Amino acid sequence: MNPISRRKLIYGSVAAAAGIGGLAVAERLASRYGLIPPDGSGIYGPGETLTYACQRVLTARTPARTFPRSMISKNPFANAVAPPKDEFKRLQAGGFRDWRLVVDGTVARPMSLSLADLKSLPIESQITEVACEEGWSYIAEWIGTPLSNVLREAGVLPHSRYVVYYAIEKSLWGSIDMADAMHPHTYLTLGMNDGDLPVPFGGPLRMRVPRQLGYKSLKYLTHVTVTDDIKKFGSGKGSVDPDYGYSWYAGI
Ligand SMILES: Nc1nc2c(c(=O)[nH]1)N[C@H]1C(S)=C(S)[C@@H](COP(=O)(O)O)O[C@H]1N2
Ligand SMILES: [Mo]
Repeated sequence: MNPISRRKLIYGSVAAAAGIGGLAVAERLASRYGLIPPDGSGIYGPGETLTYACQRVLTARTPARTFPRSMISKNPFANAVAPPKDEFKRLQAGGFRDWRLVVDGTVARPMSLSLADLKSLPIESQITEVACEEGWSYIAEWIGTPLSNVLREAGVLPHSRYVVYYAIEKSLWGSIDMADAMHPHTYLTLGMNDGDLPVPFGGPLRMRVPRQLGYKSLKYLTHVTVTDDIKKFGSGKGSVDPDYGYSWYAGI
């Protein structure tokens, strides 16, 4: 069976199970196909699973929504962030020459990349929207290298399931599954509109995951770790967000 009709069939089965047999049956089916999200247990678990499973089966490869240049926002809104720590200020004073992105975990070749290293990879751009869960959004051009380029260089081992990523403040972190990690619109972002990525927008390096809500697009990115076991991280729900009542998977 070709992959598309196979995916439709799985989707049909999960959705039908939800309708006929209830969420528990749908959950068992989703589990069989590896479609349970890290926060798929607890009170909201079945809902999270149903959303994630259906999205994954139907849209794992669809592009992010892109916009014409004329729709780039004149006054993009930089959301408030925690005040920068001394380590950030030190790196900023040095023109971010010592900024590093560490890539490790279940990879054949762990790496530590400077911004110059990242800029030597194929650079692309996308005009996409940042949509905050609070309701506002803006459109910008994002310039960077697809995360997949770095993951290929590092040699992701076949049993890998998630990419966990950290901001310079290690308490801020999130993760995405391999479908989003390898998606061509998921960028290690170095630039915005006409220049380098400004600090208020996450400079010098930001994860852009344009197929999910803004909170997955972590600013001040310093560390990417590939894993086959998401339960080992934090409270085991795939990011800090579920601890605050937000879904791990925030597809838009
Ligand atoms: N490091 C860091 N990244 C972050 C945040 C943050 O507080 N700190 N806020 C997130 C949230 S909730 C949103 S909606 C977007 C906002 O992006 P913007 O500042 O470019 O509008 O950044 C996300 N990335
Ligand atoms: Mo947000």
